[in-house]
Amino acid sequence: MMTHRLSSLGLTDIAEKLDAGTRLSLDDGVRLFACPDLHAVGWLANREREKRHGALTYYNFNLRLEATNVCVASCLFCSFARLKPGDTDAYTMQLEQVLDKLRKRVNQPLTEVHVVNGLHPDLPFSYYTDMLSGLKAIRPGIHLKCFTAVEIAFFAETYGMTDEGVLRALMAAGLDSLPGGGAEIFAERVRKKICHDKADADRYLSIHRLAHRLGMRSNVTMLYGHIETMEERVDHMMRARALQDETGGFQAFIPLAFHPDNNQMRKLPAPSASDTLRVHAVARLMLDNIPHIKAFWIATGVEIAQMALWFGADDLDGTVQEEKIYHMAGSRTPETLGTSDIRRLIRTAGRLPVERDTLYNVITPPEAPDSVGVAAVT
Ligand code: V47
Repeated sequence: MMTHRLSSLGLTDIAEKLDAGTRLSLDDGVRLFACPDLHAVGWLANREREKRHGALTYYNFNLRLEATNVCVASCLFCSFARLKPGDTDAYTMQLEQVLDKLRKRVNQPLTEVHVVNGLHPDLPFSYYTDMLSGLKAIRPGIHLKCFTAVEIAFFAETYGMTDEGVLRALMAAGLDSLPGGGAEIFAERVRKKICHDKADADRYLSIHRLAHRLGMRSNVTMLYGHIETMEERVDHMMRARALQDETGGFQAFIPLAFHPDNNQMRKLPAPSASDTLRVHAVARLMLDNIPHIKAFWIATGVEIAQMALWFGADDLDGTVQEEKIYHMAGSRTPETLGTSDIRRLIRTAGRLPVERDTLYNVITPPEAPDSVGVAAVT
């Protein structure tokens, strides 16, 4: 039945390439975006997902921290940044406040802290190195996934260091991996319009290349649903794929749905549920060399994240807690999910929950009871 359907959609050649393990081209990716039959695209993506992971679906017990929203960049899509320290709602946490966020969670079996900040013009570099070493001193085993490539580039310029010097200094202080933020859409046309004054695509990719060469893993994101074309989405995926061929250091590709509230692109509609499912599916199909496709539930919404588990995604991120970037931009999801809630939502989607650490080592296998590790802040 599916063979007939794929043939009437003109997708037989793509299905055959996938069967043969042949890589899809830019044109193939664009055709998958143009195909009217979302189920057929999803079916192909699900096959690839199940080849790699079966029904397994990963999540982690993590904590998101955003220590400052003061930011010199002027990204049109951002609702979080405040340009000057005195602006309404601008905040910069004292180092002790940041560390207290972890200290007060002594009862939580956290495995990861994910830190993303604005590009603050006046903080010393020691703010970041002390943050890393302070977090590690509180929980020596915790994985620190901190600072996007855009922040690394900003540190290099602000403190007169090389990108490598910045990465080495942060690693010495406790940095374990880089998150994927700041990628937006790599195409120059789009970047010039939506984020003209931060690191460009080549710099983003070269910082991830360096991080991988220094032994760290990282993720790569794609902000979709604003002014980008379908070609630019596929081009974005292909640039990530090309770097992955070189280094193998990306763990997950994370499509991020544009949220239009309270930013300079608020006239645009939010991407539809079907677009979100399709982006995850096409990512799974294009990115033959990146192991995981993450449906970040805060960006997709919880219900669509569940469905995305049948459209190529095998990871949901984690408990998160304290997220601000999406909630300031209109996300209506809760700010946190307990691990039993995450496990239940994976099971009720017909998949098998696996708690992982940042590097995808298994912490809690599918057969463990769902009551393990419920989030509790003391
Ligand atoms: O780079 C900012 C995006 C990113 C908006 O590596 C927006 O595991 C939608 O990168 N609407 C930061 N998106 C978050 C991020 C991330 C999230 C989860 C997991 C990981 C990971 C990384 O948030 C930014 C930008 O692309 N963003 N504003 C907005 N209005």
